[in-house]
Amino acid sequence: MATPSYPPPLAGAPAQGFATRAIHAGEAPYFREGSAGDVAAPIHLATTYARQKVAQPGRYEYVRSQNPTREALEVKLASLENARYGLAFSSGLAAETTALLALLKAGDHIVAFDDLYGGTKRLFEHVFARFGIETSYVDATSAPLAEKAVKPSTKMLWVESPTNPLMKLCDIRAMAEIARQHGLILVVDNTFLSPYFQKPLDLGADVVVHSITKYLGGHSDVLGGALLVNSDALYERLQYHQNSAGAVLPPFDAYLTLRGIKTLAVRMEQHQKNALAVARFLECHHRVSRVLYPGAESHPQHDLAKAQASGFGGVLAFDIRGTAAHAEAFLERLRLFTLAESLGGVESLIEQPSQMTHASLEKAEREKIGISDTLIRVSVGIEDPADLIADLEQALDF
Ligand code: P1T
Repeated sequence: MATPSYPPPLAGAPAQGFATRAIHAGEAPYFREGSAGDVAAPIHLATTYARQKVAQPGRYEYVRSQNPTREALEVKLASLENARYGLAFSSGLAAETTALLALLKAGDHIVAFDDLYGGTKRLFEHVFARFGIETSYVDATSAPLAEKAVKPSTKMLWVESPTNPLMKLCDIRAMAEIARQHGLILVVDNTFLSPYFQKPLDLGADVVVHSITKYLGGHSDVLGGALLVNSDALYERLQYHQNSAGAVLPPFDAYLTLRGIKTLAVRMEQHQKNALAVARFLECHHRVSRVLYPGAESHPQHDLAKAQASGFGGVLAFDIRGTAAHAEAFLERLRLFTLAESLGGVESLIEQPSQMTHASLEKAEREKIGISDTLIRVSVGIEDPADLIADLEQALDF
């Protein structure tokens, strides 16, 4: 079943802007028969739907297969990513595992960016490797290097851009061309920029992955994931997996995400403003040896960032000049930044990838790609930037 696009566009009207779609897509009050006219899509909690005739199911049958609240979100997400279809799952990793990687079989091969969320790498290495699915990691900042790793058994190219946590970019258009030439599925995890700043499907990607848990939810109170695609065939397979494996986003979480997305445009603008202010402060601080933020002119791929995205997001990383003990002491002295995993919420979060989000990687593997014990990752929230900088300043005074 194709994802319906509500509200239907007016004939001949120009495409609506992002902020308008973030608020209205999927939630037009009278798009469904019998609607009370709810301005916000209601939470439908029923697990099953009645039919009047045995052989004639209604539009909805059973919650795992379809749910009106989840469907409203799937429509909204598809609209924002300029996708034809959206699917929502119980976590980002659930979307990856139960639908996307389930496209592969024993003997298949993935070429992946060497810098990825630690949980995704753990999934490749410690779960799917046992099923005979092999992954090669490449520094995909170079598209030719990525192409060199393609083998006859390769089925997928898998990238994040920017990467977690080193903020590396890949040229999504170039990767899409490689995927096209070799008949591969290009997967782009767009969690860090959100569709507000980057639309990988428009750049040629086949599948967009999201951890809804981050900017889409936006308030650190929802765990969810999503896949967005344009191809009918791919959608049919992924939707079949979504229903067969059952890791769907529950209705309450779908509702919270719908609510969160309504402010995505304004949140992302403020995240970016604050991140730029924090990056500029850190770049000038003697206790900081390098800052990794695609929005800073010092970022080696700043031009690529401008060429393929309309903004740079709210996450950055930096290295403390000193020892791992200095990095830990700094983190523990902070008062406003919360020392926690995750990102993309309105509140600023900070963490040490080597002991937190990327602790599941071997130390040698972390060191090979540049995740040192002094690397700090920051998800800059939307508090007053002066308060954020004051907190960093006092904690860096060691
Ligand atoms: O946590 P979950 O919703 O399952 O999403 C996994 C995931 C996928 N992709 C990216 C780029 C991610 O950053 C994540 C989750 N990341 C964190 C929890 C983190 O702190 O980096």
